Amino acid sequence: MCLVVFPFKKENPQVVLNNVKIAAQHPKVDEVLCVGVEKEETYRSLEQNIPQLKMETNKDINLILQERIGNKRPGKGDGMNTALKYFLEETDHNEILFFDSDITTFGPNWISKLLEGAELGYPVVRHYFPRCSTDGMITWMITKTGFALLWPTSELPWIEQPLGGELLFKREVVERFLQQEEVRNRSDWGIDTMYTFYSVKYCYPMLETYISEGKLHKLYGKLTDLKTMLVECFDTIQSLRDHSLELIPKVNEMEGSFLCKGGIIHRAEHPHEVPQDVFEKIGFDIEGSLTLLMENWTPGMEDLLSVFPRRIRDGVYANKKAPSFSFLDEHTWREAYLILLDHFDINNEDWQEILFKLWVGRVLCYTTTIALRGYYFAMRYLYSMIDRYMNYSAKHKIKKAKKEEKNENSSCA
Ligand code: GDX
Ligand code: MN
Repeated sequence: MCLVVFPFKKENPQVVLNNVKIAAQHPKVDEVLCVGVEKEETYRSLEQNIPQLKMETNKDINLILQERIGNKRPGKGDGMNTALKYFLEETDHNEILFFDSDITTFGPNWISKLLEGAELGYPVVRHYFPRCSTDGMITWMITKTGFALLWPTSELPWIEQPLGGELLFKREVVERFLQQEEVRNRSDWGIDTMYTFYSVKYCYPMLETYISEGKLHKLYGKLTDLKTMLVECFDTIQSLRDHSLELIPKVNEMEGSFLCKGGIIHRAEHPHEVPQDVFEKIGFDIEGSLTLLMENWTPGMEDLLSVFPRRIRDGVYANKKAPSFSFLDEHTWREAYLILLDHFDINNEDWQEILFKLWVGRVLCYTTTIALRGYYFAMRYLYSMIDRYMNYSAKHKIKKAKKEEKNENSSCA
């Protein structure tokens, strides 16, 4: 039996309540937990309506505020980790399931599918969804790109939706997660990346199930709304970069011998159907994003740009006069990303703005040269872009390992 959790901030209370009700009515759900940030309107409204829902469904429904567990910005991470702690300390359920509270296409099958995965034995089960070709731009350009460049032979770059908030963990997974300081500290938007990373690091078998009706939820206006999420997701990848998760051939031994850390059982359901609106939707406001490139320049940013090669520096800088982004093709983005991994500092607002401008530029370059050519072309491109990043990075790592080994051998001799 299981616990279903909805972390929530300021949301439409009717949407949240409807989702809580769907969860409470599910025959396999014992308890529903809503984790809020503070006692604002949404919280009050839930507080008022939950007693009635409890009577109707005859289930345990609880409402709590998140604790201060981590040391980053207090956000969704504190909310989710508070729920993990509650699950271990206050309940003896076997599984914990998370869903975003703002989903308007939520249904009982979302719960059943996660639980079926758990019944098959998977300790980690995640949902993934059809997405339009200009959606998921943090996932593709930051998370999957980072996974491919840093851990190219691990399972990480193969995970369909590494940032999704709809997932299930069995109790043993939660116990290991909460023992991990890096996970507890991640109180912000980086939490999704952390959970994904540690599921792979600990080699938990993972199933990704496909929800073909898609996830409709509260819409963002401009790309600026995503800035906080962007910098926190990048900061998380940067903070993890010294972990080794490789599947490196042992150069000394016979071919076919591998050192395997981060190679896990990972299965993904085939994405059978794609709803029509996914082909037709545009994920963000293109005109508004062009303005973002030109706004908010500070003298500090100009100094920081000096760590980039001239081509990148000049390309970004040109935005002071007119939007410039066509230089941010996949190779330039890789180059910029690797430099950002060395120099980005989340505590410096100028760095945040540089990362934001580079990312907006990359998204616009992709949108105008690739996404424009249609859904299937764009999706093929995105998957193969990640393949190319993996191949590039794996080759470099193997070359480096061989070189280091050669140096070691020659210094021994
Ligand atoms: N308790 C708590 N505390 N809940 C929060 C907080 C917080 O500080 N911030 C957001 N939430 C809730 C929010 O009310 C919603 O239920 C859920 O967390 C997700 O937030 P939302 O603003 O809807 O995020 P968005 O942009 O829809 O992103 C979600 O989907 C992404 C994805 O599918 O890729 C979110 O779950 C991301 O973490 C995920 O990367
Ligand atoms: Mn949402």
